[in-house]
Amino acid sequence: MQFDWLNALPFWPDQISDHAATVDTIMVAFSFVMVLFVAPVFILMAFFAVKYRRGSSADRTGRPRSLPWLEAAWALVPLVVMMFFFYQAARAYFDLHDEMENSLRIEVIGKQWMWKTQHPNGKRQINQLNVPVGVPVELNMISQDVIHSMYLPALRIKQDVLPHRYTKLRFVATETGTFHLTCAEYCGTLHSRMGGSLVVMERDAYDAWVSEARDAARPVDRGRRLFTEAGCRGCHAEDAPVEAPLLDGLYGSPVPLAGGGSVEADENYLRTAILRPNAHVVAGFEPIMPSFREQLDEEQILDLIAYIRALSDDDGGGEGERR
Ligand code: HEC
Ligand SMILES: [Cu+2]
Repeated sequence: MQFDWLNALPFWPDQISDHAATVDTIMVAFSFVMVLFVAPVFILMAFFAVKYRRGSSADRTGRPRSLPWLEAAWALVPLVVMMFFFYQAARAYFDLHDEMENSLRIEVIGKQWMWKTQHPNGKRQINQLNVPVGVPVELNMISQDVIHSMYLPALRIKQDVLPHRYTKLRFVATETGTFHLTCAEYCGTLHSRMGGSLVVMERDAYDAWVSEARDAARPVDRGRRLFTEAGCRGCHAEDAPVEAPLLDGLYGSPVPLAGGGSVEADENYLRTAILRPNAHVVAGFEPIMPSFREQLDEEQILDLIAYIRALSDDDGGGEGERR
């Protein structure tokens, strides 16, 4: 269900995705129904105020009848109508959170007071997010300090960006152009300047633009180097002197935990494994891994995760490198 005419209204804000169209439709339909419910109350109020004003000759004899069907109707009809809206809104929300095939993954780091974005080949931007039109995009976001909130009004999406935990936003932009990007969480003195633009480009233009970053190292390559330099490989290698799990094939698979149960190894799992190794210890291993909380910044953690994720690709990291 979408009202296509909304977007044609001259004053309507930019609406550049199917999700945005759905949100607008629900919002407008809901407002309309609210008016239907509220208007009779005010109209009758005004009418009765006039009819029963002091000195009028209106009939004031009581009408003590109760009308059970009427009472039932005004409880049940709104209930059914509201459940319909609840269903539509919940569906739009779940659709938004569905994983998308072959999505372009962009890392976003929020900090007081700017947005840093990074494309898969290592190209970086500040306060700007360039994406190709018609391609599913997944933002993997984290904050370096306080809670921020990524808000892309033209796409009608908003998501808190937290310290210590990755959150995601997924969208497919359907129109090219430059749109607003901003922080929707009051995050300190210069919060109001924490804005920028979302630039939706034609696919070719995006490809040409993103490959301009010749000197940028890919996160996965930086991650591989860091894996050795930070000493991870000293334990997490087949010939290492200590017992530590191999990380090949780890990403996306369930990990049995020492305390029983298991968790899926997603980005947040990997992050915790690196920063707070004792939060979940892998079954069959000793909790000897040191915390790297003090050594690594957000970008380095993202690099390591990019590397560990690549170890799970079918071709062994895409670089033919196996430990
Ligand atoms: C002193 C040896 C040691 C070093 C150094 C070390 N680890 Fe570990 N790591 C372990 C051990 C032992 C475990 C399993 C026990 C646990 O979960 O704490 C582990 C667990 C992990 C896990 C979870 C593995 C799984 O199968 O679920 C990840 C991810 C990980 N380490 C990443 C790293 C990264 C990245 C570094 C470098 C920044 C690193 N480790 C450095 C010993 C080490
Ligand atoms: Cu902010």
